[in-house]
Amino acid sequence: MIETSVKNKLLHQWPPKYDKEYIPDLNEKYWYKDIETASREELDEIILFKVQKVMEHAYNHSPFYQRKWNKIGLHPHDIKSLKDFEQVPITTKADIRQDLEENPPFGSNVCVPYSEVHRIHGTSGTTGKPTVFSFGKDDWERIAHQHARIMWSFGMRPSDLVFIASPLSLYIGSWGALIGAERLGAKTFPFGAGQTGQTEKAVSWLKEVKPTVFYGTPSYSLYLAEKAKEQGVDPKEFGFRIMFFSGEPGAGVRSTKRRIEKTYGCICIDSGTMAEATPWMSNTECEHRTGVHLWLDVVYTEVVDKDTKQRVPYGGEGVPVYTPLERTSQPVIRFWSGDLTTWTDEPCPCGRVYPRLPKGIYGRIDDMITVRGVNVYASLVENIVRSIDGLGEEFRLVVTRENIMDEVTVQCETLGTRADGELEVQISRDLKRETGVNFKIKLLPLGTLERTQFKAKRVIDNRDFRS
Ligand code: 8LQ
Repeated sequence: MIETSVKNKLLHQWPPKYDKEYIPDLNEKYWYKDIETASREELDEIILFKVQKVMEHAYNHSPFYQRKWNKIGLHPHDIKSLKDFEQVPITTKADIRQDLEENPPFGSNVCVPYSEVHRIHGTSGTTGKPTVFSFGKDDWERIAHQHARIMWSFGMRPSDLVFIASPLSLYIGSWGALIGAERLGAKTFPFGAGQTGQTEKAVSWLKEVKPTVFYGTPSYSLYLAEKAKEQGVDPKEFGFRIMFFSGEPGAGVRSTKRRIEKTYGCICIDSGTMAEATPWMSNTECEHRTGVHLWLDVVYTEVVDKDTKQRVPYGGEGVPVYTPLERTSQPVIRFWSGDLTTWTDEPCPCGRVYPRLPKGIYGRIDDMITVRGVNVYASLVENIVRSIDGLGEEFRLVVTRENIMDEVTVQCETLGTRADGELEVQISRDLKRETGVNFKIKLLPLGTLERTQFKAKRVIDNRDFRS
């Protein structure tokens, strides 16, 4: 069944109502060809229409945005172009947290009546008060639809069986993957992750059930491979065709992507924005894996300078700022990610109009270490460590301050196949070549560093800034 003229509909109807039964012909490369291969001008027309509508909706229903915009005399009617939109103030996690404190428990940005809230989710809240998310049913269905559409672009089809290997609790990642796969018509196996002994069980289940698609964090997939090998199982035996990831850098780091593809014999797809910006799959690679595409008619993503907050040109580095364009229950407008990336509008072989982040998201402003004036991200070190033969997957960056000088020690594990001295020389040389900085190297026996079943924390900052 072909749904005709979606593009036309998107210019006249908000929130959009999609055909709940629609899926493309199985051989069709695109879910909505007319939008995905539109000209940039046509795409911008759709984006502007949706930006205006979502702002109007927020202004009419969200005391949070009314206060924020009234304070500076901004009205949605003032936004007549995407250029105008660049001047709308940014919303931060701190703004949302403060609102939740002042208006417990759900905050003043839920734009549907409580009776219409369908799902509650939240952040795991390791620091500070957890953030609460409220989704209306229509929003939930639109998220499922857009995720299905995006999964189609990396080759998922209804015949696939999708293994979900991340926590099925507060974390929105697992649920977003689940409902998208269901909407696409695929079979799902919501296995979860994080419980004691669950990874060993995963190995035996995977051998038996043979899912064709995997979803989780890149760290977890490498841990799972290690566990499989311990049990004498080659991870290729699982038979994954596609493995897609979100939640942390990794799938967009060249050498990690290669390692995952080689270990499992699959294609490795990078994906993911932030829970607040759900549908979080709006940043996702297509089957060509040239970096995540920004599905701008789903979430309007701008990359802005980390200090001036002005849009950077294509080719420049900056911070993604997200505006989901179809959210009625808890819209966020120009949401600050704090992540770092570069973007490009050079064409991709897939033929889609969407710009790309060719290196994915490679760092966070607050996780970036400045060592003698050079900015260092864990993902840069990851790219080097994972490209060196004789090293395991795990590593840490430990930052200390000696007198007034910052020192970074890279801890990594050896497989025992090469002499330590030779490895140290190679790691140091490769790191110096890429960053211009001298790192200390500490080699550890395989299995020393803690593994994670979720998102890894690889930077340990032991600097004491009080003295
Ligand atoms: N983050 C998320 N995805 C990333 C990626 N592909 N590459 C690099 N960093 C990434 C529910 C989805 O998994 C999105 C998600 O993880 O949402 P959270 O839990 O709100 O965490 C968001 C942060 O994870 C981002 O700001 C990135 O720093 C990281």
